[in-house]
Amino acid sequence: MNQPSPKRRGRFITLEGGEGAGKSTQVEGLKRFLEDQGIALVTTREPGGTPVAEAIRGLLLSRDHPAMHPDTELLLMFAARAEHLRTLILPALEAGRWVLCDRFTDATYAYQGGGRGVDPARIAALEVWVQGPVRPDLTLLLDMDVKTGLARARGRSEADRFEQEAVEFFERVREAYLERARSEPARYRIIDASRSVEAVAGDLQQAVSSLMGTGQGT
Ligand code: Z5A
Repeated sequence: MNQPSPKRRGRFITLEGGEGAGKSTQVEGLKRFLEDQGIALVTTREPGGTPVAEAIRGLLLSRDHPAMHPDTELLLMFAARAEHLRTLILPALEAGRWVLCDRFTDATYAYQGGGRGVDPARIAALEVWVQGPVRPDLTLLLDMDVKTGLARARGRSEADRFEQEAVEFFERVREAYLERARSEPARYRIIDASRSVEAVAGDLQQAVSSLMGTGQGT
């Protein structure tokens, strides 16, 4: 059985949150902070991160396919993830590098589960199939009011297929994220993303510092 290897030496950190919460804005600063501590780091994103997964991302975000079936969307997310995990994330972790990923499987539970109403048990089955035992060591959830986040995101660029959804969709996404964070408090840090870029960055640095000097992941 071709399951991902659990022999990891680096740490796996994921950034999550709703539209406009500031994940992309924070990635570079957090990367610099970790590198200043002597940590070799790879930054990446989902869906995407490798040529094949970025091609799948193009399909998923394109407004040319507004009526994609939720099952198709779910399977494409995990197809991109399988490629990303095997060809980028796991090789980096096994080589001792840390990986900072803008969105991962928690986004699937939030968007496809909470947003689209896909049964979380189906997502969990794919999670086990694609990831085996691999889970993030730390998930940083940038949480903020949905309308304010959408206003930020929409002020920045043209809306993609997801960003065209109604406010209620993103309210469900937010609630699903918060529910997951409450159910796994040891892995999650919830960060108030409505504050200044600097205040959010300070909390992120504090959260990742808790991983330094700790043992190996699974
Ligand atoms: N998706 C899914 O459905 N299922 C999955 O499993 C996965 C993903 C993995 C990826 O789109 C889409 O895929 C995503 C979920 C879905 N849905 N959408 N849309 P993406 O990667 O292109 O977009 P995103 O992840 O949603 O990111 P975003 O909208 O770009 O938000 P962000 O990265 O969190 O925000 P940002 O770009 O850093 O900031 C947005 C604007 O706010 C920008 O102008 C900043 O300058 C400003 N900003 C940032 N921070 C602040 C603060 N603190 N104060 C004031 N202004 C700020």
